[in-house]
Amino acid sequence: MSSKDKGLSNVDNTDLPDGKDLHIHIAISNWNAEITDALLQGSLDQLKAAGVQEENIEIARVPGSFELPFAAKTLIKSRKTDAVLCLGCVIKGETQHDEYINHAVATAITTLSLTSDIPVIFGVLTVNDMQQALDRSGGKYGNKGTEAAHTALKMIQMKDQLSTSKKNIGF
Ligand code: DLZ
Repeated sequence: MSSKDKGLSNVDNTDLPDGKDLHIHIAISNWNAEITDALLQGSLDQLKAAGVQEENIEIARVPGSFELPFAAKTLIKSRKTDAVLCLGCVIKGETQHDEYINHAVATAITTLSLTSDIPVIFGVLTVNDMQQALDRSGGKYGNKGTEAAHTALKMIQMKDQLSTSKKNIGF
């Protein structure tokens, strides 16, 4: 199945949590800024559609995707946050550099999310060329920044529902 079929960009927004009191942080890579800025716009549109207040969204810019986990960790340590989105775009080059970055970032983000109890979302495009990046940042396969924000909201909702149901059954 192609990413076109699996894309979340057109999902129903009616089942999202009310974002009014949520604090969302976004770490964004300046590398391939044309693409990451489009991902950022998709994320902001989705967060605003869910009612997240502009003053409760903070953006931290880093040089490249490799630096995203450090920014996310710093945000979690220094801010009140409900979720951190990590937005980047790694394009395959002549060497294996992209693979090292992608694996390192994916692993670090997973570890950070599990150890901090805060959803940290992998919004990094890992593409073969610029066209694939354009297709996924507002092009024919949607906007993965929108999907990252949607995923953050769903994870906040899931965490909230589980902690509520735990209280209800008396643990
Ligand atoms: C060095 C590098 C390369 C070659 N390509 C990308 C890329 O496609 N996307 C990206 O986000 N960052 C790239 N970088 C920069 C690294 O992520 C990192 O900033 C540097 O290796 C310094 O740690």
